[in-house]
Amino acid sequence: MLIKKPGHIPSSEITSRSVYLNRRKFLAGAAAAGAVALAGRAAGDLFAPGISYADAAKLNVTVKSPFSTTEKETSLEDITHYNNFYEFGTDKYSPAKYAQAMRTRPWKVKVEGEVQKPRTFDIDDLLKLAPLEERIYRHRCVEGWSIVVPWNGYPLSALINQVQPTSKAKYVMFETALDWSTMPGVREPVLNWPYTEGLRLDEAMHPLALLCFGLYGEELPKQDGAPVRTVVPWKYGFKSCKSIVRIRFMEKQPPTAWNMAAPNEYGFYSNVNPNVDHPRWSQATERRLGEFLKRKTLMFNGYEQVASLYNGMDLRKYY
Ligand SMILES: Nc1nc2c(c(=O)[nH]1)N[C@H]1C(S)=C(S)[C@@H](COP(=O)(O)O)O[C@H]1N2
Ligand SMILES: [Mo]
Repeated sequence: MLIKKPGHIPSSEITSRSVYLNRRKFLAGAAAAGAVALAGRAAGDLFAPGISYADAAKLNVTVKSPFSTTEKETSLEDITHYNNFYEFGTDKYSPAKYAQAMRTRPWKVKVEGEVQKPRTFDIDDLLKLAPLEERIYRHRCVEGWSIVVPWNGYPLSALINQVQPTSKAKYVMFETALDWSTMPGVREPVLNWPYTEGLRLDEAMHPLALLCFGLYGEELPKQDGAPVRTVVPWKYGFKSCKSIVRIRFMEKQPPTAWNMAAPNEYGFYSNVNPNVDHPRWSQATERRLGEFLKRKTLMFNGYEQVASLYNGMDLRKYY
């Protein structure tokens, strides 16, 4: 069943980013060849479907969000076996395989910088900060595939309001876990580790921005960013970072991992925009996992209610 996955996905599009980065960053073909060999082998020895869920705790999800799409949800199988989580390797199958070694308890999230009430949260306290919602969101990867995921979490604004940003806070930076003993991907200089991302404060405060602890009513599978990640549905998937350990409020725009790796390809904003092509491919269409025909990509991934955040900005310049 898993082995069929690559068949219905345009591999040229999917692999183009990681292959390109491998070529660019690695000195010679040796490392790239290694990655290809690994990808070829991965399908055979993936953990059994659902194994990461065997011990997964059910979450107490009490709110059904009006922000949810009614589009068909992507299968749990696809959501958990076709991932980008470069700390565990650049191919889509490595995260499901290797992320199981990551320890997600105990886990702390340090919230610091331009806030009146800096605080280090234990993950189990963070989980209880606000009622957990179900948010069924479209998720569009910059590589040209998309999924629909029933995430579980609460608005990022609930956390931000707790720590009370100062008047200097204009941006928020997210830093994710870096563990050399469990993350084989970080030995490759594909990105500047740890993975970092950032949002403007008003973007982070937008009611659509989610602090996410689970999906399909259970704790996040490790390959999807356990124990806590962001979900910013109007932006390309890489803006939603997995396995967060630090949140820093800042006056200046933070450096972000993808922007540092390839600034002409990945800007700070990275709003889904079918009218602005990636330098190496079109962003006009996408393939929904599990579907055969391509569909048109929508401005802001269909989340038009964020448009006012960008009034007066040239979205070709601020890509
Ligand atoms: N820490 C971390 N977060 C990350 C990534 C990553 O490599 N490392 N990849 C991003 C990309 S490119 C995408 S498309 C989404 C994928 O999320 P999913 O695997 O849960 O669908 O995670 C994003 N968050
Ligand atoms: Mo992505």
